[in-house]
Amino acid sequence: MQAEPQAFDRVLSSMCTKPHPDARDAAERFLATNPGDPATYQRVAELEDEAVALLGEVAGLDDPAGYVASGGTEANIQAVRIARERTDSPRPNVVVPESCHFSFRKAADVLEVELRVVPTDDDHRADLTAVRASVDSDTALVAGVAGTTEYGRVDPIPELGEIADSVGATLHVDAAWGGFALPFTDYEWHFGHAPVDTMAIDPHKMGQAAVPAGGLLARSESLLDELAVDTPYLESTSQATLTGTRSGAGVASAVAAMRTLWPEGYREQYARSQRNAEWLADALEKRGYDVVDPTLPLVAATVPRPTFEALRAEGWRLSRTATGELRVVCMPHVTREMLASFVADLDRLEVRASVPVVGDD
Ligand code: 0PR
Repeated sequence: MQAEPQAFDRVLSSMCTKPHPDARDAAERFLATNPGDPATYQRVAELEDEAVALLGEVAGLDDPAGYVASGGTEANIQAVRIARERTDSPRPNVVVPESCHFSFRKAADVLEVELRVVPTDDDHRADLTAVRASVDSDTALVAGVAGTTEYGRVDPIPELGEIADSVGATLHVDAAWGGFALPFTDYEWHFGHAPVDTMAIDPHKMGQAAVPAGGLLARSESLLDELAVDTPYLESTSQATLTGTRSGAGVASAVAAMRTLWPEGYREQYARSQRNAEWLADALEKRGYDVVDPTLPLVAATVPRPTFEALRAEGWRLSRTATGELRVVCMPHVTREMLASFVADLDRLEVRASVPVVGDD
């Protein structure tokens, strides 16, 4: 029997989504191409240039450098690598808020740089005083998150830029998840708003491309050149990516999704997702749960552990924050009907959880 992937109809925890139909078609067509060998697979190499140009438009950068990575993890690792290559320090450190994605831990581990994790403030954003106190002349990189994994928060990027500048460090923005929603908000998060050097921005999350399609952007080609290694037996001369053979499906689907959706399709999707997040936050608040205000389409709320487990047992794919809150990511496949059905299950299961067990006294 042919294996089938699971449906998306109860998936509330994922930062991936159903690819746009155009992205799916393009992924299938380019499945057997390898942008890691651009002199052989020229058509997909051209598409990758277009992907980078389009990502630059989304992120406020003319003449962008970059490539389609395997995901936000690779983009973050590579950003740390660029920063490490740029510094003279024999003991480089990287300053990140505690809200940053765990891929920075991988980066620090692989690249042998010191990771300085600073606290966030009451609104889950990087605490600037703590960042200022953590940087020094050995700081190679300061990172901010534009759309955090747990609460959807946007760090104060221009201020982080000033701090990075004060010690000659590289400024990296992790917009892996938020990058395709933020252009339709008032946040200052991109290359046009601050002296951002590098950015992670993933088409395979809010961008509705097929997995794997992450994005690494750099303000200049010279930053990307920090990553280049010679490739003697390929017709192309150097390679900046971390992986060798890569998915042409990811590249082609990223271009197809952005051609179709940028900017109006993404704008409409953001508005829909944001309304859904606000609706859910409201519904949870009315039921007496503590809710973290959804400033981007991501809702976190304190729900008792047994209720969380009961919802998972009903088939709802949910996850929790480090401090145990229920976390719902309002991705494009998450509809109002899904959320209404989720809330109905929550009501039913919560009632059940509070009914005293017979003979329990
Ligand atoms: N940066 C941020 C802000 C992220 O949220 C993530 C992923 C990454 C970087 C890393 O991206 P890649 O996973 O593409 O390398 N955040 C989600 C997480 O770890 C990823 C995820 C996606 C989890 C889909 C579950 C899932 O079904 O929670």
